[in-house]
Parts: sequence; structure tokens; C-alpha cells
Amino acid sequence: DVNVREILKALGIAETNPSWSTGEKWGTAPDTEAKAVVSPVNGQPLAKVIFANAGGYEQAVQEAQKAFLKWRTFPAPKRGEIVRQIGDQLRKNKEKLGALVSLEMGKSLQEGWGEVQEMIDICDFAVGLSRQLYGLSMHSERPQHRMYEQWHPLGIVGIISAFNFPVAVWSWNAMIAWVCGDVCIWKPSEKTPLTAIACQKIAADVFKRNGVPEGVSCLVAGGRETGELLAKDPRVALVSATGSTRMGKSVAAVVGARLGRVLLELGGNNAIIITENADLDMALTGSLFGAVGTAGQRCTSTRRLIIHESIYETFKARLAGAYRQLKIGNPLDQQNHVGPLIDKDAVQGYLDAIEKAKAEGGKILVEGGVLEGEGYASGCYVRPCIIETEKDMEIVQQETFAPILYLLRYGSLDEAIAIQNGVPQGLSSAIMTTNLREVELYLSAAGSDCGIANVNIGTSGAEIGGAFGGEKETGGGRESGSDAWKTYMRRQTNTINYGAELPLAQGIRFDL
Ligand code: UN1
Repeated sequence: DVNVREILKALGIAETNPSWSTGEKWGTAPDTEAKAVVSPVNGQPLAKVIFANAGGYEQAVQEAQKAFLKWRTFPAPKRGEIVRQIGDQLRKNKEKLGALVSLEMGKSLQEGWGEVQEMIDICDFAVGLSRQLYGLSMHSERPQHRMYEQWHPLGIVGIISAFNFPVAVWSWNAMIAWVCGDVCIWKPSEKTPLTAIACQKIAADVFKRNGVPEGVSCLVAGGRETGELLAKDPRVALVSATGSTRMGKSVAAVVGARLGRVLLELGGNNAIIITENADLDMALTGSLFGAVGTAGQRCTSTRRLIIHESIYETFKARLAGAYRQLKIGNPLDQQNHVGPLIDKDAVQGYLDAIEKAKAEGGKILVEGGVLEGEGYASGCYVRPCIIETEKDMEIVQQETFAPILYLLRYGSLDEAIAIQNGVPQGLSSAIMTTNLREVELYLSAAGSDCGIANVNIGTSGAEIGGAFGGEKETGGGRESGSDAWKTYMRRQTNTINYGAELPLAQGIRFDL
């Protein structure tokens, strides 16, 4: 049983919450209205948040600018030690914070905890990274010269995050940015500001205990306008934005116009290719979690299954059977597999997509629809549905953030890869096969064109250790593991002459 009031209280959420924070300090913009945050679980308000205006944003930027001057001089391993302590606090709060993620966003409790685990994992990664911000050294062509590169902090990193991973995506950015010596201003999704407030409090406490100045971690609650303030502000060195392709294009245009740096994590239209050599049990499990997990609201959710014609009918029947066993309902009840969509707009988007698919000739295999009655009062619970489609249908080219799965049939693997890659997005992809030739072709330059390409696992649920992101309309950004940290730093090449002559490079002579 989840006691909502207790969880909110334990995580420092008030009935009405202020609009911005620079750490310890919280402020409320005058003349702004408090908005209720309504839980998609039951349609009940959780708490209110006052959205910031330009004045509140300005306070945060000025504090962040001052903080950067000090934070950048902390030794990186010392910054890592502080991030380690943030990870410890997240461990302590995992249960409650995960439950708040479920309450505010509607994902299952298991996935809410999983999201907090991702935050803990990235903290651990960042701690190690704080001693590994390596640059290369090069051999100079000139005698008695030394050449090397080093990585310096960038400055202010603006983080625009989405409702579906309300806190994990912030942590992928913030923890890495912090060990790199940057300061952060976070604009969480206007749909999920409460989990953000809870995380800001956890981080701010740790910073304070370690004597870190105000402003290293800033939060500005707000909508689209707040995101625009970040995008056009030349004081913000990097804008990392997660969300729709439409949002990403507008952020990229504004940041690009001032030649700022962007990191974009936008839409996906992720497919699994199931070949005639697939282990069908594994293909079933991978497809199912990918398509209905988080009610289809991950950017990595499986949207298309591209199935070999020889197993198409068999697999289709098994999949439909599995869908019939899915339990839809309160995500805090661990019996249920599928929770609600985030809000009624999302439900409308889901219904519209199904109508469009039908109008284009799609055949319904598993019927969708909105659930009504007891336990479904929020109006946000929908049935995961499956539609048989053709690859040239327009709706199949689009990302609909809902549990709608499109089935497509193929003959040769080249054809399957062409279907998979034949969409504007390029985030995640997978192949189910036990055949080595198929695997290697799929992972070759002639294979998947996505940022993530998996074998015998689904499209979602990436670990933090790899670089996360995708190509084409997904935006090209990489965050989280591998060397994604380089986006959060500026590279400086240094050439040092320790000799008594000053020879020019390329052997150029310049004598007086
Ligand atoms: C997202 O949906 O924006 O790979 C991120 C996954 C998760 C992250 C998804 N680790 O499914």
C-alpha cells in the first residue's frame, strides 16, 4: 500500500511548491499561477507547482554563472566524490522516489525503481569517470616541443527533460556535467515537476554539506517558454534536450542561431526484426516488454515488428495470445503490466493514430480502446493494440507515444533492413536470430542505421554504460556512458616549446 501523503512529505514536496531553486535557495516568481500536478494513476492532484517566469530564470542563471567560477576549480575527483554521495542519497530514497515517479508519471513501480536505479548507476559511472577525463598527447613535428590536449569545463549546461523518464535523463546529464566541472540548470517536463523538486532537494543537501556554492544545481519549473529562455541564452553553453522531434528542431534552430552547443535526444521509431532463425520465446518476451512496457512511452519503445514471412502467422498468433494476458491498471499494483498514459492528450494521440492506421488500410489484430469504470477514473488507461500494416503507410513512419505495435512482413534480410531503416528516426533497433551471418550483416555498415542496434534483446532498456542516442531525426546526440562526457567539456590543444629556438610548423621560414 502506498501512502501518497507520506511519500510527498518524506521527499520534501509541499502542497504548493516554489518555481525555482539554486540549491538551498528556493524562490517564487511573483504574479504566476500555481498549477496542479494531476496523477494519471487516479486523476487526483498530487501537489501544486508555481511555474517560473523570466525573472525566476534570471535568478538561476546569475547564481549558476557565479557558481561555475568556483566549481570549475574543484579537482575533478573531488567533484566525483560529491556525486558519489548523491548516489548514496538516491540509494536511501530509492523506494520512495521510485514510487513518486510511478505516481506522477504512471509507469509501474518496478520501472519507477528501475529509473532510480539508472540514476544510481550513472552516479557510480560518473565517480569513476572523474578520474578518467583523459586527453591525448601527440608527437610534435618540431624539436623540443610537446603537444597535448586537455578537457576543460564548458560552463552552464541547460537540461530540458521529458515526462517519460522524469528523473533518470536529468541524472545522465547532470552527474556527468558535474564531474566535468559544469553547472546545471534543469527545466523538467511541466507534466512531472514534483520528482524534479525531490531530486533537486537531494542534490542540494549533498552540495551544501560539502561546502559547494549555491548555483551548481539549479531548477526552473516551467513550460515551453522556460525552455526557450535556455535555448536563446548565450550564457548557456550547452543545451541538452530530450523530447519530441518537433521540440528538438525548434531548440536546435534557436541554439544554432547563436552557435551554441546542443545535445538532442528525440523521437524513435524502433523496430525488431524477427528472422526465421529466431528463438521465438525470446522474440516474444523482447517484443512484449518493448511494446507495452511504460505503456509504450519510452523513446526506445518497440513500435514495429518486422517478421519473416515463414514464421509470420505463428508468431502473430503467439503475440496476440500474450497480449490477451496483459493486466492493465494501477501501476502501483505489482500485478499489473500496463499503467496509464501520461494525460488525456496522449490518449487522444493514441486514438487518432489507430484511426489513421485503419483509414490507411491497417488490419487490427488486437483491438485498442480506452478503459472505463472502476480503477480507470483518470481516463488515461488504454489497451495495448497491434495493427498489421504495410511499410509505405504514413502512420508507420511516425512515432506515436502509446502502446501501438505495427506488424510488417518481409522476405529477405536486405528487405527487412531497408524497411527498418526506411523511417525518419534512428534511435534503437534489434534483431532476433541465432544465425551468425544474419547478426553480422545487421551490425555491419550495410545494416541498422540506428544509434543502438541489439541482438536477441529488445529495443528498450539500455544500460547507462553505453552512449545513448540516435541518428537522423533522433537528433544525433549521445549522453550517458562511453565517451559521451566529451560533449560536456571543451577541448584545448596545447603546444609547448621547451627549446631556445622558435621553429615554425610546416618548415616555414620567416627570417629577418
Ligand atoms: C527515454 O525513453 O527517453 O533505454 C530513455 C531505455 C531507458 C531509457 C529510455 N534506459 O529504454
